[in-house]
Amino acid sequence: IEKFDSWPLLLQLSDEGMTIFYNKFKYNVSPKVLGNRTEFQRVASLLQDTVDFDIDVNASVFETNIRVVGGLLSAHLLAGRAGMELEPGWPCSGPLLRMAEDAARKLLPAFQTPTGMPYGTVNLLHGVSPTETPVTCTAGVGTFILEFAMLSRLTGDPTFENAARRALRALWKTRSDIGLVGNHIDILSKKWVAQDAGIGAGVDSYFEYLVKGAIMLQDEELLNMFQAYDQAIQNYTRFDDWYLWVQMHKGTVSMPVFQSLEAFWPGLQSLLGNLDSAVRTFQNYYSVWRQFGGLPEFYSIPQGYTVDKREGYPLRPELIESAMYLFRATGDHTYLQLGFDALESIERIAKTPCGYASVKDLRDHQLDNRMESFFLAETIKYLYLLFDPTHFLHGGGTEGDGSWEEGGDGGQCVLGAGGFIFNTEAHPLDPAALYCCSRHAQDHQELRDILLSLSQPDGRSKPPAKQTEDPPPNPSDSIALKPGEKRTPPLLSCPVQPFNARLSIFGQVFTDNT
Ligand code: DMJ
Repeated sequence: IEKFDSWPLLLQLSDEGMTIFYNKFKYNVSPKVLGNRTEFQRVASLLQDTVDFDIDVNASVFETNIRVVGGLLSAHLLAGRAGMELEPGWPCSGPLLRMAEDAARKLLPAFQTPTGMPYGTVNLLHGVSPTETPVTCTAGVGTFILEFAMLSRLTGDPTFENAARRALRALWKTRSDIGLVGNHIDILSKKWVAQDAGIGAGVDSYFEYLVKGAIMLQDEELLNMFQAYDQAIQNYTRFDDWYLWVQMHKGTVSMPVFQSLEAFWPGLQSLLGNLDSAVRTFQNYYSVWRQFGGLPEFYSIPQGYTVDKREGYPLRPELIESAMYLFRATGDHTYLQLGFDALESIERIAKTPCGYASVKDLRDHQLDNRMESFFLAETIKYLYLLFDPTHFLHGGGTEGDGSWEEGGDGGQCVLGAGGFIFNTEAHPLDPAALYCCSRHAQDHQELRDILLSLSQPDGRSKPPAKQTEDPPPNPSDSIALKPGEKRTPPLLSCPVQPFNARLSIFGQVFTDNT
């Protein structure tokens, strides 16, 4: 940061990167934060050479999924852009994909429960310990569909997606009569052990994955689940555009607090198009930020102050993440302003010679001797993307040469031409990749079925063989239109026309006999 005596707010973009002139300070933001291809390549080879998941370690199933499986999958999908040599058939094969699969397989024993809801911890070498507690948080059950579905579609092995869906369906059935879920559940007895219902710690990414799963997979079932929850959340937990914690069966307020983890919610609402509500809630949260120069872990809404022992700010990403989505949705500079405030606070409060430290107490800005990995994976990334509205990760293929790639067995799928879905650790996943591999084979099969049915005198095809373990297929998943049937428009706007949607046009032509 250099002192700069100039106009209070100015953005300057150049080949060198981006410079922000703000409040007499000059900030340089290097494109290398996300464009450092050599570092990407160095770390990718280091991982391949050194990482071994066959180790006697107890790992969190949730954290391993969002950080390790999600990170590897994302890196695998971005490997071409990062200048790595791609295996033939990419994205259906590749070293980072194999590592992601390897890591995810280590998590599968946790899902082998009578309910399908996973244990919270698994030993990577020995599976679930016989002494493992069956009590886990809601997010620990419902935060797998993005990574596991992507993995299944890329590898052709449905086990992962089936496991994630089975857990989601089991959790859905445990909701209370007023439509809410609690905070911790016994995955064997299906009893709610902690009955506080809210949108923050312990629950947050469950709701996030219903929405992002619905968008990424164009999945009506997930969207319906979220919408039903959202109705109950709005009815029972929302007060003046704050979201409180309530008893899941009665709806009575149990904790009138705002948690910093809840700040992802306006971003999620904006993905669904609920902008008015998102903007109002964001303003509430931003007022807390302005009060302290960061978001305390807990904030008492009636007292307007921090909560005892929860005064810390571990440089979490959620408010900046919401600002990024809302800036893209509205173009309102309030969100850039939050970005500047965040940049300035983090630089002034948290910078140390060896990194950026978590703030132990926002009241006196005392620091902790630690830096969370989500600061690098999420906070910095969302901050960067907030200030770079034309970045390829925002979608739209606006970057010119190299903004998209061909992939799949015969080079039939197009990647990177549209938007990305961020997993809950901010690892971007390209929805177009879903249609390159196993799905691709299925599309071919369906096309063959259509052609076969046309060649039969009664115009009907044999029903496909039923797979025993698989969940019932989503009707919107099939490309084969019945005679006279019209394809319903996508549930949520999808940035890329998927491979099967393009094929459906042919299906329509064939079934219409035109
Ligand atoms: C991240 O590890 C993930 O976003 C998780 O879902 C909850 N939030 C932390 C960062 O605050």
